Amino acid sequence: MAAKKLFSLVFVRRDNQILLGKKKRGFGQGKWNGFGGKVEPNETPLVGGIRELREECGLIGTDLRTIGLLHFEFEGEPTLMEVHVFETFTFAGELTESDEMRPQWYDVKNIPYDKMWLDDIHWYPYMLRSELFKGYFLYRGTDFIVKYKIDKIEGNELKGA
Ligand code: 8OG
Repeated sequence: MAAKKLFSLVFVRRDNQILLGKKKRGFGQGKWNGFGGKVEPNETPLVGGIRELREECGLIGTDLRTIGLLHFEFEGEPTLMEVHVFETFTFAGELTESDEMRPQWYDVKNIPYDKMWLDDIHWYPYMLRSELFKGYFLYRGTDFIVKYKIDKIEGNELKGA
């Protein structure tokens, strides 16, 4: 079985806006995304998500809830990436740019899909309709999706995720 790597991905929301960050370095450089990263061995995805959010943009998410689960595979690579997606409508702290991310509020009607991961346009609509979702994407390189599947799910299917 492929080795699985855990990641968290956090979206901060307010009114009709969503907070995105432009990744300044590393995997996904130049792309707009939520905040997150690898879950450390001693962490749950939730704890990792809260930590990464604070490290990357200074905000403390105070009500994170799981809204989705994404699996990514890259052809020729043995690792399956498992990304736990969270949102919070409440937060504390001051928004600040970090070495990793340049944060910016976007209107949900004005999301820069052309400057994001190719898969995002497929599952953001679920998030923006407040539907829970589960997705699988097989990539060839980083600019081509070979196949994908995305489903709306019930809350109990995310229990323990
Ligand atoms: O530690 P690092 O910054 O490399 O973690 C990668 C972050 O990017 C992590 O929050 C998970 C997230 N991520 C992927 N792939 C994709 C993707 O295809 N779309 C989106 N929106 N986020 C992704 O690793």
